[in-house]
Amino acid sequence: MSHNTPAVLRTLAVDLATRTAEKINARRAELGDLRAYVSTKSSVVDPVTVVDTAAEAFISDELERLRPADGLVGEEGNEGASTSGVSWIVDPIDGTVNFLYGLPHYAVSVGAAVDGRPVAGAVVNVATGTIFSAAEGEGATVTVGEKTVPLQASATVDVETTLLATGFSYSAARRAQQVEILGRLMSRVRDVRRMGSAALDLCALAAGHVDLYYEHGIHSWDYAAGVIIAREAGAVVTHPPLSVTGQEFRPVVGYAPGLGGVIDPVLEAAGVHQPLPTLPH
Ligand code: LIP
Repeated sequence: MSHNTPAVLRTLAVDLATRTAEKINARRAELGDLRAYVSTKSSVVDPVTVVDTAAEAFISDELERLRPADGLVGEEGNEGASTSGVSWIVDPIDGTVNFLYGLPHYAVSVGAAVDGRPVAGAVVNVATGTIFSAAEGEGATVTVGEKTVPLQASATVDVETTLLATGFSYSAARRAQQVEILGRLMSRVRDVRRMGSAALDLCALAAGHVDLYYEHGIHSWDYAAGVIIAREAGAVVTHPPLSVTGQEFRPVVGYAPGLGGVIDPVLEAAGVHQPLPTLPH
């Protein structure tokens, strides 16, 4: 059997994400207050902790051991070219601000792409142990404890009853633009949830816990696993090519299948479907 089937890649994604989540929990217990172990990246509100970097190094080492011909794109800088056609797109802790503040909503996201297309992935909520996963053509599931059930996007068909999830940039100027877009939507939809993890937002879409998710400016590692999970749960999902950086501020958009035809004109009018406008110099 090929070692590059979506089912094989899904199994490894679940294994890696689960073991990494266990290590993150153990390390966090050792460190206690994380504020002594944090630095910043793109802005003063874009944190990275020693736990993020150690978690990604673990995943990188395991992939080198198990899948040396595969590529890697990691949020914290681990990368490698693929000679197998398979690449792993990894966020060791998605929802880093939640992790730093102790809000129990952050995840290990491990996506697998073949020739640039997400085909399998796993997202593990580190705080709860909940495992979301999918493989192309196999559907999506969620595992809580010993129980695994299929994921199915919601049956919502009306814009006015749509619960949307979104997120905001680490750049203050970009957040101002994003708030304008959200402001145009708030009088049209049911309500908004901002939960702090793109990967878990896409899993919430897959589980029917929200009806729509969009966000501008997230990176491939934030969404590569979540998009295949949401898609395999029946959601309609679009995203930039995985090679496009979040710095182009293009949108990831996903919604319940029954919203097709009614939600797109609303999103288009609000500016969701376009990249955020270029900032004035
Ligand atoms: C986060 C995303 C979230 C977004 C945050 C941040 P991180 O990723 O998951 O959706 O709104 O600004 O980009 O930085 O926690 O890996």
